[in-house]
Amino acid sequence: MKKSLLKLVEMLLLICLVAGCGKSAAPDGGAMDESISKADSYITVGFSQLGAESDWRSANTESMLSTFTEDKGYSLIYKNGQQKQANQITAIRMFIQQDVDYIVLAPATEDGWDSVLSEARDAKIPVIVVDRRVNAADKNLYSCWVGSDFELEGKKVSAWIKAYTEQKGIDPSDLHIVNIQGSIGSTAQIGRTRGLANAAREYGWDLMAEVSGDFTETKGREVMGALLKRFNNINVVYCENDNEAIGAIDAIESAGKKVGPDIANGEIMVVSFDGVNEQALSYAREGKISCIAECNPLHGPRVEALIQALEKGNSPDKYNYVDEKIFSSIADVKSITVGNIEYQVEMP
Ligand code: GZL
Repeated sequence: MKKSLLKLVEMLLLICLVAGCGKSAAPDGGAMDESISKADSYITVGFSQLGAESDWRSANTESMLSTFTEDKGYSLIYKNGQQKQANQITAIRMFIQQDVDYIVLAPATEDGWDSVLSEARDAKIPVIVVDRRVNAADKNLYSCWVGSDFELEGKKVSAWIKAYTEQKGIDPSDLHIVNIQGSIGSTAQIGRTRGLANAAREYGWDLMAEVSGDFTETKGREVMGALLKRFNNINVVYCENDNEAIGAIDAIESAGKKVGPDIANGEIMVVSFDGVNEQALSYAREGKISCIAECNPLHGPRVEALIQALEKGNSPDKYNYVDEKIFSSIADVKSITVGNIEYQVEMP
C-alpha cells in the first residue's frame, strides 16, 4: 500500500481513538475531511538517473518522466547523477529521507551499491534497477531489474561482421579491429566488450585495442584520432554506442580516410549500438555505419508495469530482458544467428 495512504489511515485511527469512537474528527475538533487529499493518493517514485551522456540516456529519461505523471497517479522525484555514483547515492538517501514508495535506480556502474541499498531495505522501500546492473552481494537488496542483454548485443554485431566479411571472402586474420568501449565498469560496456573479444578469439580476428570512449561523441572522436595515429591498418571500428560512432566517423574522415563496409578496397567499417540517435540512423541508412544493434531505451512503461505488480502484492520476475533488433542497410546479410536464434536484419 502507498506509504502516504498508510500514514493517513494511521492518523485517522489515532484521531478516532483520541476523540472517542464514532465520527472521526480533525485535531482542531472540526469534521475530518474524509476525502484523502490528492497528494496522499499518489505513488511516490524516486528516480536516480546516472547522467545525460548520450541520446540513449536522454530518451531513457524522457520515457520515465512521461510515464510517471501526476494524472496517472504518480509523484516522481527525478535526480540526475551527472555520471557520478556519489551523486546517485546521495539521491537515494534523499529518497529514503522523503520516504518514497519506490526507488528506481539506473546505475552508472555495477559495484558500490550494497550499503545504500541496505539502507533502502531497512527503510522498507523497494528498489527497481533499470538498464545497467548492480553487483549486490545480496540479490534481495533490490526487487527486480529491467534492461538489455548487452553481451547478446555484442554477439549480434560480431555475427553480422562475420557473415558480411565471409561473404566478401575476407580472411579473418585480415580484420584489424579497434573497440571504442563505453564507460568502463558499466554493464553495457562489460557485455559488449565481452561479445566482441570472444568472437575475435573464436574467429581469429586481430583485435588490436580496447579504449574507452565513455559513450560520448567527443571522447569517441578523440580516441579514434589517437588510434589512427597509433595504427595504420585499422579496418573495423566497433563503437559501443552511436554517439561514439559519430565522433569516430568524424575523426576517420578528417584523417582523409573513407568510412564504409568495403574493407577489401580500403574502407573502414564502423559498427555501433543503440539505434536512437537520428544522425547515426541516417549514417546507417547510407552505409556509413554498417550495422547497429538496437538497445531500447523506453523503460518507463516497463518499470511502471513492475511497480503495478508490486502494488498488487505480486512478485515480478527478478530479471526482465527487453527484445531488441539489429539494423543494417547493407543487403548482403539478411539475417544472423546467435545461440540457435535467428534475427532478421532490419532497415534502420
Ligand atoms: C545501454 C546504456 C548505454 C547506452 C549508451 O543500456 O546503459 O549507456 O548504450 C548510454 O548510449 O550512454
